[in-house]
Amino acid sequence: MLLLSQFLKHQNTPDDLVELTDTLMVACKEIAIQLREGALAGILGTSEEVNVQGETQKKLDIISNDILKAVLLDNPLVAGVASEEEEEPVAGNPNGKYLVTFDPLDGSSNIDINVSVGTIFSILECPEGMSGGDEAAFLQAGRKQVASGYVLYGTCAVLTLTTGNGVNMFTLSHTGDFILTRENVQIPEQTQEFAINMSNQRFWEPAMQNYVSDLLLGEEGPLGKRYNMRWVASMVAEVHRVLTRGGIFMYPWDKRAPEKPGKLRLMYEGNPMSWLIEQAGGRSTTCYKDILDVEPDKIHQRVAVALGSKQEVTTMMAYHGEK
Ligand code: AHM
Ligand code: MG
Repeated sequence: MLLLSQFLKHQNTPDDLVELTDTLMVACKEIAIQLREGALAGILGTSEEVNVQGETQKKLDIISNDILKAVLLDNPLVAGVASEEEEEPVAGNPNGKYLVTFDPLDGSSNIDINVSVGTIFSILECPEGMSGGDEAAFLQAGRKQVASGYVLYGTCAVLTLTTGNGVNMFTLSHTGDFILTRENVQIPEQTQEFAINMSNQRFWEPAMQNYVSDLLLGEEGPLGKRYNMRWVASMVAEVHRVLTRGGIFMYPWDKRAPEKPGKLRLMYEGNPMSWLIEQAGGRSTTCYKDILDVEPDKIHQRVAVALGSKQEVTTMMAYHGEK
């Protein structure tokens, strides 16, 4: 039985990164406890607040954000944090080595119906001479991440983590420890399962419309096989499914908001999930280029996302003109 920190040390992860991961998990355990209490703690439902993304915040969005911020900023390794729920980055220790970005509670529209949600995080090094309170310090492409992952609060709480040495999963035990339960996760290259919000179909680009139409044609269409569909509306749950049994998950650009590249956010969702997917042998793209190669110009930047089983993502990209 290997604990998270033991496993990371065994992988020769730098000591300070092991410590920071442990700190992150202190916050995630607290979030898991709050979620478990649900209505008993009076924390379900919507707050009066609207976040920087223009979305009404759930009470648990705010609680989770506050927990992560407080716990992380208490660790001197942290130079600054940036959150989907905060307008601007928050500075930590001026001599801290790391920056942490997070979506404190992804899929939070699911809270009130008791369906899975999760915390997504990404760790970067703070560039020399920059403050963790400056947006510019965070504007690094996804390939620069030193760790990324999520905690899925489902029937059990599972941490899925990469530090660039593959993807591993750890289950939260009743003793409060994250214990290694799946090592070196690999996504099957082929799939017959797709996930997309079909209600947006009429707003997509023609290339995406054509691809999904062909998925729906099943064995009678050019793709020659019958597909099944899933949509949890919780990216953490969708990515966890893809990492567990393969599949393709897509949240493409659509013309409801043509000025935005997509709905999901590059720094809090796109980059951390893309690194996990690539590390597990899958592929993650904007439909035109690898998400990890996108150079961010804003901390709250959005991105189109299509990720999962390598062959299926490659097929989807061919519809978008990839040779
Ligand atoms: P959130 O970060 O505000 O929760 O939004 C992100 C979520 C993803 O988890 C999920 O894939 C998507 O939004 C669902 O969107 P929709 O409700 O448009 O299907
Ligand atoms: Mg989110």
